[in-house]
This record gives sequence, C-alpha cells and structure tokens, in this order.
Amino acid sequence: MRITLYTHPMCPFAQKAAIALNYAFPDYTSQTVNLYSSSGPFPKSKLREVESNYGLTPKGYIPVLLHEVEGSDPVCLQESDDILDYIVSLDESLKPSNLANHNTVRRAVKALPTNTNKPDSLLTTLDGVCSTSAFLGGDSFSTTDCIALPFLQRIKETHSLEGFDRLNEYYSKVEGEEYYKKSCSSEWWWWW
Ligand SMILES: N[C@@H](CCC(=O)N[C@@H](CS)C(=O)NCC(=O)O)C(=O)O
Repeated sequence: MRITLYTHPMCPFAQKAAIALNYAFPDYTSQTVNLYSSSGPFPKSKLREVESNYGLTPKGYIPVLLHEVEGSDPVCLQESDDILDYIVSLDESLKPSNLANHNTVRRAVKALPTNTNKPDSLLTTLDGVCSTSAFLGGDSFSTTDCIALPFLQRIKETHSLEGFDRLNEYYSKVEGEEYYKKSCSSEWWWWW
C-alpha cells in the first residue's frame, strides 16, 4: 500500500495530517505542491489533475491524501479534518477517547480569530482540557492533538504559553516527539 500526502511544509492544515501520518504511517510519501507559482516540479495544476483523476472536484488546496492499496479502489480525500478521520479508520489507536474534549478542541481551533494577536481564548480552552486528561483527546495521543498542535506551534513561537501552566506542561511533553518535531518547519504560514 502507498499513502501520498500532497502538502506544503508551511501549511498548518497539511501539518495536521502530517503529524497523524508521522505517528501511524511514517513511511508515507510527501509531495510538496508549489502553490503560488506555475513553475517548479509540482505546480497546483498537477494537484488539480490528481483530484480530478480520482473523482474529486479540483480545488487546488492542500492537504490532499491519496491511499492506494493493491486490489482495492484508491481513496483520495480533501480537507484536513476528513483526512484525519480517514487516518483513524486505518489506525484506531489515533481515535480520541474523550469525544467531548475532541469537539471542544476542534471548535476552539476553528474559532481562532484571524487576528493572531488574540489567541487567549484558545489557550484558556486548551489549558482547561489539559486539566482533565494527559492528551487533548484523552489519555493517549490522538487526532485531537494533531488538530491543535500546528496552531500551538505558531502561537508559542510568536507569543508564549506563559500563564497556561497545564497547557505548557502538555506542550513540553509533546514537542520532543519525533512525529511532531518532523512536522514542524521554521518558516510557516499563519493562515486559517
Ligand atoms: N479547510 C481546508 C483549508 C486548507 C487550506 O486553506 N490550505 C491552503 C494552504 S495553508 C491552500 O491550499 N491554499 C491554496 C490557495 O490559497 O490557493 C483544510 O482544512 O484542509
């Protein structure tokens, strides 16, 4: 079987999928898409070709995941949350055990204002979640952590997690893990 993630190292949405794949399927193939230039080895037009070859309406947005298994129909997916749900269907160990916390984290990340100076509401929510379990989605690492970590990386590097002690402790525990470290790029986009 082969898993290909069409991605860009600076995109937080693609990073969500990269963390889950690094954790569960570290041998996956990563294809960087040249989003903002028509030259380069893999321009957006090629991503659109992949999307339409596999029956999707071409959007030209990353991440896109392609899962090919000999003897089965290939699966091609857009949207980082749908990709995470699909990865859980392949590896149940990434399934969040605390669904209430999972939904809380997902909503709080989605509600992050485009004004990046005001991440406090997210940090307060995540700090509260960290007081109920060792990881954001329960007692083990799950896709809930994959949803929040790219944004926490950006907030930590531009603000700080000071004053959010339980969250800080959680972040210190996860930041050394290979599956997370490998997903981090020193330059990144804020976008959401
Ligand atoms: N809702 C999408 C958002 C993905 C997204 O915004 N990706 C950006 C890069 S960070 C993109 O591909 N942009 C293409 C463009 O701006 O043309 C998801 O969660 O997967």
